[in-house]
Amino acid sequence: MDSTKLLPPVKEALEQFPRIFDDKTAYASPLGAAWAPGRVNLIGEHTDYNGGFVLPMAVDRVSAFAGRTRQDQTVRLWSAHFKEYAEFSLDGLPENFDQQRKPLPGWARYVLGVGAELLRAGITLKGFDAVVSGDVPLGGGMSSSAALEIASAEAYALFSDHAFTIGEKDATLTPIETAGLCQRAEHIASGLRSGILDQAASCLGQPRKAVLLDCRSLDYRYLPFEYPNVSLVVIDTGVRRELASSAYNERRQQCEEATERLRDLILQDEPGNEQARGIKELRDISPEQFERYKNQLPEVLRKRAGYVIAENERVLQVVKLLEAGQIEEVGKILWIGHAGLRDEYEVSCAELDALVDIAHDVPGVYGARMMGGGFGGCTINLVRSDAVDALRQAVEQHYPERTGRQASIDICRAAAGPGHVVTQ
Ligand code: GAF
Repeated sequence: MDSTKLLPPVKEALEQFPRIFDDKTAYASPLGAAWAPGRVNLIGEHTDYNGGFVLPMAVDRVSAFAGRTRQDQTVRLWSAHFKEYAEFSLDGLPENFDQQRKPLPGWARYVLGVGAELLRAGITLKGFDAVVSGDVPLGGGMSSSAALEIASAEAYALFSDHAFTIGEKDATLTPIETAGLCQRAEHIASGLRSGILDQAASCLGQPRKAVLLDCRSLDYRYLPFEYPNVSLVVIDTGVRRELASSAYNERRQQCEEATERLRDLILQDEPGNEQARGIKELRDISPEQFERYKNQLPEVLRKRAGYVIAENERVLQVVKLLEAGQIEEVGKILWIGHAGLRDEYEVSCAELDALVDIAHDVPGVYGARMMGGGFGGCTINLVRSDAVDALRQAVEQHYPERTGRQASIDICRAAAGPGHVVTQ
């Protein structure tokens, strides 16, 4: 194996493992590593749990495990980032999940959650020891938790001596099944009622491609994303909000309520309308139906539903533009998406708005918007490559004066999904 080709977090975890664990346990198994990427989402925010469309790309930032299979059912983990140790047992899972979850640090709960869901699916697992490393900004809107979950699934597969496999052909779990399983793990590990966007984006990643996913049917197709003169710039506000997960669950609940009310309003008017009878999610309500009935909704629900229905249309618009190679036009839709997230969905914050405003004034920035759940994290910027330095300078100059904080800027590339390697 040529170790220079390994991603930095994979290398780091492989290097650290012998120092952290090898002197403590005798293993009869080879050293291996498993990893999975974070993601950016070009457009389609908060549409996933409304049965809608999303257009993400996995990126070249990963969460990684390196370690060895154990002879028993214990999982022992060392986080290179938190410099923290965690241990749990696969015995008794998923039944004793809650009991085992409580004493664990947040990051290890995701690994436990994935183990619990794999066992619930009837898959046999083995214990392992591993170092966990990564370079997806934590809690930064680039799906660090989904990267950790998918990397966990890959790690369980690797360290269970391939008692189960993840892949397209003849595998135990397809990538999209793995995404669904890890989404359930996220729900039980963190209480966030997330959609499938993050896990699917990580599982389905391909270099130089975005993936259009229908979050209801789970059908997907790839769109080339190869623009040599355009950079995908991610700018991290540095803001993390504790309450983001309850606000997220509240949005989800508001969407469910708006759906029911709109369906009832349509059916009151048109009792024989079969399409309306089948309305289950905001995805099922057309922009025309919404226009007709929106004024009968309470203001908050009108704003939430209005945003989601329009955002879903924006995804389809961006797909058409990408197919026509009109990347500058895509940028214009990102600005509009941000305004909706800020004013209607109300999941932005002063720092995200500041970054989008600053980007707006830089010639060569085609578009920018907040990304992910919101209330902090990062923005995605579609930038003509020769304008990246000007954007960096503008952020360095204006962001601290507007917010009292420093932002960090990163250029990302659409990259491959999960992987693993056995070294010795
Ligand atoms: C978070 C969630 F985990 C996703 O499922 C998605 O809803 C996203 O917020 C908003 O688009 O990342």
